[in-house]
Amino acid sequence: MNPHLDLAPEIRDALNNDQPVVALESTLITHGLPYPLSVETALAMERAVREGGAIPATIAILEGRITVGLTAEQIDQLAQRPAGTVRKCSRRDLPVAVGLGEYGATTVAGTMMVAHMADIAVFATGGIGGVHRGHPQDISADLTELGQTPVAVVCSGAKSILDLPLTLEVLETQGVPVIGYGTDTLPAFYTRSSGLPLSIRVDTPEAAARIIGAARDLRSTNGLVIAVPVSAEDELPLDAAETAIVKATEEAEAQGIYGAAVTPFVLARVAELTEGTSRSANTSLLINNALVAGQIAAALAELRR
Ligand code: PSU
Ligand code: MN
Repeated sequence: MNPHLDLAPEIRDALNNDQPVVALESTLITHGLPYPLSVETALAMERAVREGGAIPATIAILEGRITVGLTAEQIDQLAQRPAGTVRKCSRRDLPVAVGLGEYGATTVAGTMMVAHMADIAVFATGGIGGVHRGHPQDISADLTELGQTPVAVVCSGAKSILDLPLTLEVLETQGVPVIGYGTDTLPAFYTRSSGLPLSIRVDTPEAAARIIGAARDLRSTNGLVIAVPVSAEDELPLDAAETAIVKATEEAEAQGIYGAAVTPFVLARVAELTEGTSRSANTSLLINNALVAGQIAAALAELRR
C-alpha cells in the first residue's frame, strides 16, 4: 500500500472483504458550499451511499496524509479551516500538498487518482469540469484524468457555461464512455438536460455495474462517466441557470479571478443570483448521485461474487 495513504479501518475492512465502497470528494466541502451546509451535505451524501448499499469514503489530505474515509469530526474540522489554508487538489497539486504536509481538498481529478490508488471503483460527485467556451485549449484536468484513470464517476454532467459539445468530443477522444442514467441526453448540472444526445443509456444500477465490470475485464485504463440528471422538482430552468452562470463568469473575469479560484467564485455567485435555488439544486443532485453510486457499487460487488 502507498506510504502516504491512510485508510479508515471501516474502509480497509470493506476493501479486504470485497464489500462495495464509494469515494466522495472534498472540494465541494471546502470550496463548493458554505459552512455549515458543506458539512450537512457531505454527511447526507455519506448516508445516501449507505442507503444505496455501500460504504462511503470521503477523501482529503490532512497534514500531508492522503486520508480515505474521513470521520464526521475530520470533515467538520476540514470545513471549518480558515479560507486559504486548504489547497484545492487536482492532479498537479496532490504531490505538493503531500510533500509540504498541507491540508488539501480533492477535486474530481484528485479524488479519482486517490480512489484508484485505494482500489475504489466508484466515485460520486456533483459536476465535472469541461472545455471552456471560447477557449477550446482550456480543458479541465478532470477530462484528462477520466482519460487515464479507471474509476466510474457518477455525476450530473457539467455546467452549461462550458462548451458541452466540445466536452463530449474530448471525452470521446479520451476513450471515456458517457452513460446516461435514465436519460438519453447529457445533463447540464443545475438542469436535467443540455439537449445533447448521448449514445449510451442505462436504467438500472445492474446495467451500469455490468459496463464497469466489463471495462475492468477489458483492462480499460480510462474512466467512465455515469450521468444522472438532477431531480425534476429541484432543477433550474436552463435559461435561468445559463443567465446566472454567464453573469458570474463575466464578473470573475472583470475581477481578475482565474485558475482554480474560478469555479468556487462562480458557484457562490450563481447561488446569490438565483437566490439559493441553484444551491438547493446542487445539494439535491449531490445526495441523489451518492445514492445512485451506492446502488451501482453494491451491484458491482454482487457481480464480482
Ligand atoms: N462542480 C460543483 N461543485 C464543485 C466542483 C465542481 O458544482 O465543488 C469542484 C469539483 O471538485 C471539480 C472542481 O473537480 O470543482 C473543478 O474545478 P476546476 O473548474 O477549477 O477544474
Ligand atoms: Mn478550468
